Amino acid sequence: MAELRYDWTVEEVEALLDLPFADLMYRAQQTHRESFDPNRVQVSSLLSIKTGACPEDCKYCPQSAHYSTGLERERLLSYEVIMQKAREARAQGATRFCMGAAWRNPNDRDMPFIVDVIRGVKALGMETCMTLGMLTDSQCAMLAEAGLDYYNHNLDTSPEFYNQIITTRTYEDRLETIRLLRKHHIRICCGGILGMGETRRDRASFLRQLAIINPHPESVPINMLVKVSGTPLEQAKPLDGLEFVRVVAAARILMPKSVVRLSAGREQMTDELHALCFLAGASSIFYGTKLLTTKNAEQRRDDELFERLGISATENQTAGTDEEDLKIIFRKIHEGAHNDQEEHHGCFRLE
Ligand code: SAM
Ligand code: DTB
Ligand code: SF4
Repeated sequence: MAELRYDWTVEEVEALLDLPFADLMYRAQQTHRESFDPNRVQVSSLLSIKTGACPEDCKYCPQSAHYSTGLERERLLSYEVIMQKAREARAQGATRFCMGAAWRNPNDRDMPFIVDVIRGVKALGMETCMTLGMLTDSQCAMLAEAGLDYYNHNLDTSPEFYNQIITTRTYEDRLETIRLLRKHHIRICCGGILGMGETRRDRASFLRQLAIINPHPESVPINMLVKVSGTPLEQAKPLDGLEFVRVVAAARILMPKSVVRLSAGREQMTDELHALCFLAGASSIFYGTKLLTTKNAEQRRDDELFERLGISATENQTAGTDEEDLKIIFRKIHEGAHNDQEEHHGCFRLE
């Protein structure tokens, strides 16, 4: 059984990325099959509940107010509209409903509405995920109390490359939100974007940052940059598809029990590249016509591809950190089991 490690060095991760492709894939598949059924892929659906006019300057993002991307801004959607979209996603086979807002952070006055939405979507029998930006301690407490299943908050890239992509909030700000989520026992969905002009070393450093989070994020979205006109990254050099697969495989090896999600950028990927990503250990996708604001791969195409690959969209993944594991981990952290996580902000080590 693959060992769960939280002490990876950048050099070790880079060495994984440097392996001959066949060796890397073999290792990834061995790890994948220990905890997952390779013929099942979990399906999540995305909805932007508040679109555009975001004060942050993330260079990849069509929703940033700093760039003219022609995106129409929208106010926070109504409760009824969100429930209707969730019902539609459920009817199409999604088991998790992920809701995103173009906020730097939620405003406290919006939190009671967010709580109602979480309760409403859960009552439909779906898992809930929110991505609303940075959170405070009391906001995390409200989300936990409402029963939020996952919170998506990405590191996006390596600490070294980060400042070239975002200047309006720091890497440390992101890590702090992740610590707060852990403190409140909310499962974490944390990953990033490839193809923004970063080097392989950056990709190794980014993966290492994810892999030293203890416990590992339950869910790891790997996005290929969607190049949106008007954003500073619209002309970014395309990333070799095989390099993308290498990162998926390395994520699978580094975080053996986490669900690796093949996220944005699938519309531009060939069927063969999809298949390689599934072989490398991706076991979740976003399904539906739209991501947050950009087009997703066609649903019919996904259905046909699943059929051709003998993959079934599954209700629940076989692994990930399960409820019992989480309780044990949190008890250890909070009841003062002596390990060095304690001295490092209560959940994971930072250099
Ligand atoms: N505003 C919140 C935040 O940034 O945390 C939540 C929404 S934000 C759109 C969620 C994630 O979408 C980002 O962290 C980024 O990884 C991803 N994303 C945004 N634009 C993208 C693009 N053009 N291509 C790929 N991924 C993108
Ligand atoms: C994540 O890592 N990818 C999703 C989800 N988390 C929220 C978002 C992708 C957004 C792609 C650009 C857009 O559609 O606006
Ligand atoms: Fe705003 Fe999130 Fe887009 Fe950054 S990624 S500009 S925080 S919506």
